[in-house]
Amino acid sequence: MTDHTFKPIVYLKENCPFCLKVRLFLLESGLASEVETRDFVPGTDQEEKIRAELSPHVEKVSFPSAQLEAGRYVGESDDIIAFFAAKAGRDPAGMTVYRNYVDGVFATSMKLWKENMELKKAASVA
Ligand SMILES: N[C@@H](CCC(=O)N[C@@H](CS)C(=O)NCC(=O)O)C(=O)O
Repeated sequence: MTDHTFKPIVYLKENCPFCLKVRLFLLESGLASEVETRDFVPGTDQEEKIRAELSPHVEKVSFPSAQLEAGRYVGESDDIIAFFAAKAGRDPAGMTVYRNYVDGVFATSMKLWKENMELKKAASVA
């Protein structure tokens, strides 16, 4: 049975580009106040607590993560956004700041990261 009193929880790591995507979506959609956000700075006790909280529920802890409904944990930024977008009837494609980030800085950083990995791999076998 669905628990209608449950407030969804999102777990966000500071300076994580995937977490910023979720955070921007929640802010621009106006849903931020309907979600409990648990942020942490890497290397802190807060991180240990959050990892301990998540690990029994997921195969591999990653960020962002979310507990969308009581006991329903998800660890993919796009799945988290899709859940909230569907719930609120909002289309992320029409959200200016979110789209600018995803298509701009985020896409560029992913491209550079992949290029960097390929260059490192090529350098190590040369
Ligand atoms: N496909 C994932 C990628 C997320 C990802 O790679 N997050 C990094 C942080 S930026 C992570 O969880 N790294 C492992 C860790 O912190 O334990 C998503 O879009 O949510």
